Amino acid sequence: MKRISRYMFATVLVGVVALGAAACGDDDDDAGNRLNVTLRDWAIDLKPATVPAGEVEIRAKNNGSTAHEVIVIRTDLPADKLPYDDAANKVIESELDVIGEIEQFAAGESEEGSFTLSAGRYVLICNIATHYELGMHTVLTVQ
Ligand SMILES: [Cu+2]
Repeated sequence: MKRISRYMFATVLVGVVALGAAACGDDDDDAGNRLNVTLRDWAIDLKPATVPAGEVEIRAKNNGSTAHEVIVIRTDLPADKLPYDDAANKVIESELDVIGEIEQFAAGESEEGSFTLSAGRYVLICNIATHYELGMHTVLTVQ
């Protein structure tokens, strides 16, 4: 009985050590910062709102009732004052420094994207027609 217990303890110990090593490996792969983005009708929430410069992994969750997207723009303009096309009801991306995007995805889904961000001020928007003016924009600080 005692012998079995000792064996089981050793097995559990090996398991824990293996898990620990795997967790460390994951951290190394990420080599950076995670930013959780929650999309709603009609807002974008960030957690945290400030991340260190470098490789930033954005994990976006669509908690809205329709498709949304995340566009990362480097700009010092106020989040709600980006150049806007009133006819198309969209921000004019060609007039801005667009770093990258997570293309639109369905309500209830999650998507990820990796972006290399240098220190500065960014605005994240959803630029599906009308979504920006309805409130889907927010500031991200990278330092
Ligand atoms: Cu949207």
